[in-house]
Amino acid sequence: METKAALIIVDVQNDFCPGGTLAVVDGDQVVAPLNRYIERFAAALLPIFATRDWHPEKTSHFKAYGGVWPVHCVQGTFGAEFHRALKLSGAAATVSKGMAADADSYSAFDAVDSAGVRLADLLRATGVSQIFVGGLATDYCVKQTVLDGRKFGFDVVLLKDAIRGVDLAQGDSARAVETMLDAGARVVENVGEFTLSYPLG
Ligand code: VGL
Ligand code: ZN
Repeated sequence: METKAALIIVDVQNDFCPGGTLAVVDGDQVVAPLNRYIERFAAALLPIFATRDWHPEKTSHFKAYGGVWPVHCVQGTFGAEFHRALKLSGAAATVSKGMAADADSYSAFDAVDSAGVRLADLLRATGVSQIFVGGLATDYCVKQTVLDGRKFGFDVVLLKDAIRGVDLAQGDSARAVETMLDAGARVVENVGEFTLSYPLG
């Protein structure tokens, strides 16, 4: 079957960037490379999805309610908005996750569009078989998205220059990359080596 690619941009939101409530070191550094990937996918008329962490005020995901995280990406707040330099324009569809009061929902495959359609169904509906994944954070949402992508049978390419991690424990992000590779994901090291014929095989 023909390979059709889609770009999945994970959680490039203010709260995960410097100044945010769950800031990832250099989290905003993913924006420039992602904009270049967006340009390529848009030019090739390939689908682009941007996920957002979209939490209610009260959720067991947050420390105050039994979770591990500070309050972040609460629906409708500045922290939940996409980084303003990310050039999503009209090309990208937004999918949201993390709305449940009792689940973490790290994976983009937990996300739904405004009509409630899940990402896997959106991808299948357009014949996508290969996903390119970048964004935040390497050791949580990016990792879970890549692993679920493999589980759902997609060919997965990790955009190595367009990810940054939380690293609650030192080395978490490096270990996450190893885990993704072990699951059969492939890697594009940087936008310079990237063409949309990559690797398509
Ligand atoms: C994330 C921690 C908590 C992520 C979301 O987007 O990787 N990490 N919520
Ligand atoms: Zn979250």
